[in-house]
Amino acid sequence: MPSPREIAQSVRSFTRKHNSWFKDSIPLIASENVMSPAAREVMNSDLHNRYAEGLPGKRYYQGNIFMDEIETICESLAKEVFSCKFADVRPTSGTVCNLAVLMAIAKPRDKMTTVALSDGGHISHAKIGATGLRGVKTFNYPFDEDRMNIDVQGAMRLIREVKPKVALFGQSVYLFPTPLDEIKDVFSEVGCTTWYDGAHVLGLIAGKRFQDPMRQGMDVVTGSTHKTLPGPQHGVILSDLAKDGLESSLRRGVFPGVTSNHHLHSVAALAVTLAETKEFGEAYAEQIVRNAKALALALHTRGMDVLCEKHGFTESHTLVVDVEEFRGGAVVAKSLEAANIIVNKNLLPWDSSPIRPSGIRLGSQEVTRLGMKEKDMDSVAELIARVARGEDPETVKADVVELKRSFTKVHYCFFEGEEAYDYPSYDGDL
Ligand code: DSN
Repeated sequence: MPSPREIAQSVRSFTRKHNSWFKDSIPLIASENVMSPAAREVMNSDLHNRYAEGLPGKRYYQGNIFMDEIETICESLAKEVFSCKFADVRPTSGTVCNLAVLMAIAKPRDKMTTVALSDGGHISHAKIGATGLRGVKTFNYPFDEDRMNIDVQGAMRLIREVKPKVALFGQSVYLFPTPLDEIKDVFSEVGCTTWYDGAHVLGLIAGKRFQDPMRQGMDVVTGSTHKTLPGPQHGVILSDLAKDGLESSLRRGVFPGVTSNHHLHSVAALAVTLAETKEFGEAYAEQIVRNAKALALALHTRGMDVLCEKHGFTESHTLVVDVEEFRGGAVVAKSLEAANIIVNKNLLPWDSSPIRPSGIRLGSQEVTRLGMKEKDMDSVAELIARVARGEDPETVKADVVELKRSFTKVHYCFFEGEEAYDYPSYDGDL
């Protein structure tokens, strides 16, 4: 039996191995990112050890003199960056946001329209996730597989037929803006509350490079804050409070609804990230989309089946590749991992088996943050294509490590050019 000291040492050692593995890898998971040096500094502070239930100035604990300042700054930055009247920055993740909103605007047995999981909907929008937990009945929008987006006429028909309490939009495979302008007349017709989960595209919305859901009639916008918005693993709820009582029900949904203490260090890191977004967000969002398009085209040119060619592949950070001809998403994702290229297998709308999906999903946001530009997407595409075509991943890995050596620093932030993978550590073994 290993001793407690040996167990703790092995955890330290695995963590260090993880850090150096990622330093040597090309990170293409569409839902991840690296934080800036300043955000990491405040994240790794004593705030991490503290409690602050409630709101600034109205806490259930002493010790929050400075935290009140930080949270107030964070809330006003969120309202400013997303041009809205209300922000709650306490939810500890995107799914916690969604649970809080479900508590606030839906009751068990209410009806809600959503995007199906197989069409890229998020697990918290599904019966098997948060929505089911709240006892809400879900109805899925018809989906246009050719455009990888909800079908406008079908969605309008569904909303008219079902008359949902809530119409929820947003995807985890988010290639193109949701056609909200096209369907928004139907919202007032049936009187539903409208909700947009912008987790994946929050940084693109902030950078004015995607749609603007609040200006397109959405009552509530939720999102995690660590994807295209390159902050801490955390969440935010936004609203223009167009509906009576929304502010107090959203606040109650967060606390005491689904959180007791929120994560104070994450609120501080989010505040820094939002300040950096004000300064660098537009340039960052622009480059994310350019890189996603360049990666899609470079893969397509190499004979890979990138979806939505007719529509320009993507207008976001995400692209999806059907790799069925290369033995499917699970096999390809695993082979890429062996070559230090990190992606996830992904269900495509026509797949029947969730354990054998035919796609992989790639995101450009993290490699963009690490300084890659369009020409680097060509090199990345070549490495991916070599693995997909069956080359030994170990051979490709050597070239991945070589390429990645030039991309280990964080960009679009204060302290630009600091190392992304250097973390404080104590010398020696336990
Ligand atoms: N499941 C995550 C994703 O990868 O899209 C979002 O929570």
